[in-house]
Amino acid sequence: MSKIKICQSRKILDSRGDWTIKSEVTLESGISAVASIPQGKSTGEREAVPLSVEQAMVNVNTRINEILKGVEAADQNRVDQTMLELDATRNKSNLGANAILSVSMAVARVSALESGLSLWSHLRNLYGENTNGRVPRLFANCINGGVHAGSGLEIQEYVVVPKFGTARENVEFEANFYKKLKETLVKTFGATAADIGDEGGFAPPMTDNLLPLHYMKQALLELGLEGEVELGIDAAASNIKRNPDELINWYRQMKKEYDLLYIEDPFGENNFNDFVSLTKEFGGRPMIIGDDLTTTNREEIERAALAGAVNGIIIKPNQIGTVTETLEAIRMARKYNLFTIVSHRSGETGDSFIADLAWAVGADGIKLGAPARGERVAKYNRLLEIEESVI
Ligand code: 2PG
Ligand code: MG
Repeated sequence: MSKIKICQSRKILDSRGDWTIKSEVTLESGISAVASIPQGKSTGEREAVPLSVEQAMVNVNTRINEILKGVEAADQNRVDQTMLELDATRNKSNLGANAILSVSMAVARVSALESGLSLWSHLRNLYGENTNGRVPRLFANCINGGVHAGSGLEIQEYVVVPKFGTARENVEFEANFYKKLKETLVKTFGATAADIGDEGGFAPPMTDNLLPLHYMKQALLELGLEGEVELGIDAAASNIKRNPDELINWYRQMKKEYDLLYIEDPFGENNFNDFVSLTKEFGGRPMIIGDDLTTTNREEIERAALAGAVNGIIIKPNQIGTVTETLEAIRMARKYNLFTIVSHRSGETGDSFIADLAWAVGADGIKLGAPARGERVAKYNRLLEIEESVI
């Protein structure tokens, strides 16, 4: 196996037209690979901190490059640990979570290439568990609100989760559903209802936060597929200015009328006790999922699991900042039998790393936005490619 020769970074545009970083790691053998970093808008307070793109690039090109030169690329643990020691902060604010993660991901990719493995096989080896046969369910955000759209909806994401057994069937369903939903919304609200938010979901003018579920159900009925699909939401409630009682009333109504599969971040990230009581009240349906609450952080996940604050968690590599710690967070979630959903960010790039990650660890789900827009479909298409390669 080969040692790292050089780490270099450049800036690229993300799906919102904001600059982000893309790093390239080259080995002494001459093989190289790249990775680029997505960016969230509804970020959790306890996430690892990204630096400005200019600063992150400088850190990759100088300090990270110097310290990783000569390190064995196949030793992901050592690569990540070396960067963590150089950073020496709790939240990666010295080197920048974006700088560190871009190199960490590129190292995983280049090691896979060098050993002749697909990225997901290599990640599965790093994860250390054989997860054969577990196909992640697809979580497709088809109506956008909150800080991702100007729709007027306070809830950030209305998500459709098909129950078919293969990625191919699920993606095919989503593509049909997306078109049917568009038709349904345009019929009711006019042509502007087809305008979209940051994750490719529609952003129809609505202020009733339950109404999107009604139209999603209607589209499902028209397709004759109501029994094949479940619905869920990401409230991203750290950004909703309402008291917990008002929110609980919405959720009780949603549970009753739409039998939701899950509710992500039903309360602000510091309302820990409200998470605990809602999880207890609902008894697993809808599942309560932590995102801003747990930020892909092993310790926060354990704390939430022990207190019964969630039934599941979201995994976003850039909330924590290295591949090694992302895998540790997944192991922790598994230890407590938490439903585990690997997720994109609202500001994405064409990088499909998370599709390989979700497949590698046999995640319960993967949240990717609408089945439209290049940065989202890159991940859907990669899942199809992986599935085809294993059948
Ligand atoms: C979320 C994400 C992704 P953002 O809240 O789950 O959907 O949004 O990337 O803006 O934090
Ligand atoms: Mg979320």
